[in-house]
Amino acid sequence: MSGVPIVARAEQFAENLAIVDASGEYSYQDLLNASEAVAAGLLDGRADLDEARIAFLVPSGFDYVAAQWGIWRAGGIATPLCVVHPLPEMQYVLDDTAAEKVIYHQSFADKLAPLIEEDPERFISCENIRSDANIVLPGIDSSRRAMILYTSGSTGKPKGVVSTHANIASQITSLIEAWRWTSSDHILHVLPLHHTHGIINVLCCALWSGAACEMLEKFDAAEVWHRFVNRPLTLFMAVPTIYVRLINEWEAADPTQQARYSDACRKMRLMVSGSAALPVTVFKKWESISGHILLERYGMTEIGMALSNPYDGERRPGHVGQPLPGVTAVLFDEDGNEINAEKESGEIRIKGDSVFLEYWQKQEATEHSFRDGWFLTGDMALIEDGYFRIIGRSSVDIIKTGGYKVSALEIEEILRTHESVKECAVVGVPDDEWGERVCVAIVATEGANLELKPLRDWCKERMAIYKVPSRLQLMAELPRNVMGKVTKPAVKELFTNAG
Ligand code: MCA
Ligand code: AMP
Repeated sequence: MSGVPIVARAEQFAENLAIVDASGEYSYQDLLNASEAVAAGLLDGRADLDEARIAFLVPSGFDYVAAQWGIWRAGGIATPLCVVHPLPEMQYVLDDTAAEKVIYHQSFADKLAPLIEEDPERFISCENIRSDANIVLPGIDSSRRAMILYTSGSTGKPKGVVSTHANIASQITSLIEAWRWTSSDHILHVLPLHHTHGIINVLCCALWSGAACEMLEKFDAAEVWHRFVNRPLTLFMAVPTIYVRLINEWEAADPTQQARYSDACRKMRLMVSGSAALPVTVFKKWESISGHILLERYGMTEIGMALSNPYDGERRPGHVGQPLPGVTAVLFDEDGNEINAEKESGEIRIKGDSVFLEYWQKQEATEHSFRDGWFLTGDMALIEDGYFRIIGRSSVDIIKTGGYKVSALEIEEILRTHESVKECAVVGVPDDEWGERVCVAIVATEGANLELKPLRDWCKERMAIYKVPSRLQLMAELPRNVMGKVTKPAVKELFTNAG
């Protein structure tokens, strides 16, 4: 038994720059000190948190990492909350994990006030959790649970994906090898920190390597270009929507500024896209303005990253490359037979040390997501010249919007509680900016006057902003098949045809 791997490694980089955020610059030693103080506060005299779930609501920056490492060092399971979620979404995570404590940044005190009032003992601010008590930290076996991230599935409410310390270490080291991370790297972090992309691919890979991670609290296209020009960056990773936004910002700039932006990109060594399909048009446009051939990769909360275009060698547009180190990826046909031939499509199934342990307290769902030891991704692909190409998903009820995975059924369930909604069907419609856009067809109750803007306002109080439908079609009835089931492709077409 030993310490938490990423923390143990930090000793050798003690004086390196670790974090740059709005409050300043911090070394690895600063992280070690602050996370030990968080661990001491959480333990509060106990020897080990023994996998108690500790939620934390902290903006992207030094305090986030201090909380994450502190929870791990004390033997807890780190459960990050999304900084833009409305209270009901946060409450769901707190209830589902039965989080023992919630560490929050002072800037969220007002937002959390109703929850804090209900159970003041459970909530503690970033400043107050730190303790200078002398402690002996528990040994952390790598098979212990380390993190729970919530992901939407095709059924019901989001599920908590439980990863062990070993899973996380495997996810990180695979990417470090494939993308050649070193302690000389310096990455700009613009992604949310309640999902794998921002947590593992950017933050943890940087800190495992002894590199610098420059953290923005929120993505802002102008600010990103400013940092590209003015900061010693070597790496950038984002979802396709962010590249679209950066392209728009570049196009709106004057020619001198454009040249400055483009030159700045050329000094960086790698730019990566993932979480959703990168349109070939965006791939090409980005190459023309930045000189970078985006490296597209494929992953999932349950498995970390699985497939990646090569660091050296051809990065093929519209394709997600080959299995990453330590990952076995195979296509299976509908009958459960392995597909070996090229150009035959099937479901991607994954094996490897990076594959998660379980859905939190959902044994049946966990069992259903594996067959013969393979994790069933639900993503359909084929292989062309040795490169995987994603061609779709097995469920129409999973939508990827702005890089976020959302469940049509979950949104419908909430919408049905609206007094003016009699029936509804949520679909994802292809969109140049968002990949897919969440759209809803509604049969209103008699006499109701439903409009998009007030409906969106109502939704924003109940669901994450990226789940809120941005287009509405009112209908006399929903299209159904002979069995009476709503036909989602027909609903999609309503929006596609409406332009
Ligand atoms: C926000 N808006 C939207 C959406 N999101 N409209 C349509 N569809 C959406 N999905 C609207 C808001 O309602 C608002 O409009 C306006 O856009 C600005 O909202 P804001 O919240 O400020 O949005 P943003 O900050 O501009 O967000 C865009 C974003 C964000 C930066 C691209 O979506 C993002 O950070 N995406 C990354 C998600 C991610 O990291 N996924 C990885 C998951 P109004 O004011 O009119 O209401 S992990 C994963 O997928 C696996 C493991 C993997 O492979 O990586
Ligand atoms: P999440 O559950 O948020 O982790 O999202 C994982 C899903 O994102 C995968 O199952 C895929 O459907 C999708 N995804 C991730 N990367 C890519 C990519 N490069 N191309 C297409 N889909 C992707």
